[in-house]
Amino acid sequence: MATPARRQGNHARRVIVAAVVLSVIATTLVAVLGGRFLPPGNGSTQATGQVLDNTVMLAIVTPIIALLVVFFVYSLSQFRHRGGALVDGPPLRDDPHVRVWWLVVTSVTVLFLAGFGSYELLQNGSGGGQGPSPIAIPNGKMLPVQVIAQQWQFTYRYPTYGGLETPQLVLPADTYIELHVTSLDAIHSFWATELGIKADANPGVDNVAYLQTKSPRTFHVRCAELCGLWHGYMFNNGRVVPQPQFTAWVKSQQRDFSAVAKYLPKYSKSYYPDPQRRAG
Ligand SMILES: [Cu+2]
Repeated sequence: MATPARRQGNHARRVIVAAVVLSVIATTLVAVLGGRFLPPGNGSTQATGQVLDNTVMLAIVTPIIALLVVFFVYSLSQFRHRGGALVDGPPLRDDPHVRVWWLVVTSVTVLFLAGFGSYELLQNGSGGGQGPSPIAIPNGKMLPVQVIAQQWQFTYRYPTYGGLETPQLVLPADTYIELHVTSLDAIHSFWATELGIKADANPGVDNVAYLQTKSPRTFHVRCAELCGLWHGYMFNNGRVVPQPQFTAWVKSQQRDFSAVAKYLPKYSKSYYPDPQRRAG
């Protein structure tokens, strides 16, 4: 007959073998399929980078989830109470090997993720707002586009096209965009979901975020900061279009808004609400 220690050893071996097998299968699936299913998709270079980050983090946590699932299922099937008197199980004992391995594995994981995350962030800002003096600046020519949030809509200004301001965000494909996100009133947050861009819009602050568009597509823009009564309705759609279509669109917008363009304030990094209009 097997001794209690031998039986415990068998349990541990079975759980570890099953967890390793499940981990290898599940982690392979995550690595192969993660890029296809994880948010925010492939809408920009920054979004693709975020999918990679999400895949790496999911792949790291998969073996831990596999071990927990196997241990849970194994415990339910092997250690359930099967009638008779309830007896206490064997006592839990400290194990110095487990302690050392726990410290080594968790420290290596956290340090690797810190290094990987910092490297990814410094490539191109990863789609986040970097404040008025960004440190992760991509190389190359940029198209500046200003995002102006106010209760409860976004408008967009194109300083290199005469400070044109429109209620639609249209961007040229395969282009590096320098977004300048600001607000006229409360704190909002500009979130272009499929492009992987999210940057706070604060009044009086020029929050810079970088975006490299890919092929033409539509995308959603949402406010991601509770900003008042109609926050839930603060959304619109944007488009990434081929360069010639973008140029034609800019011309049509300049024509459409020519009558009111002269009332716009001069292009500036940030604006404050008009006190007279506010009083009225
Ligand atoms: Cu909002």
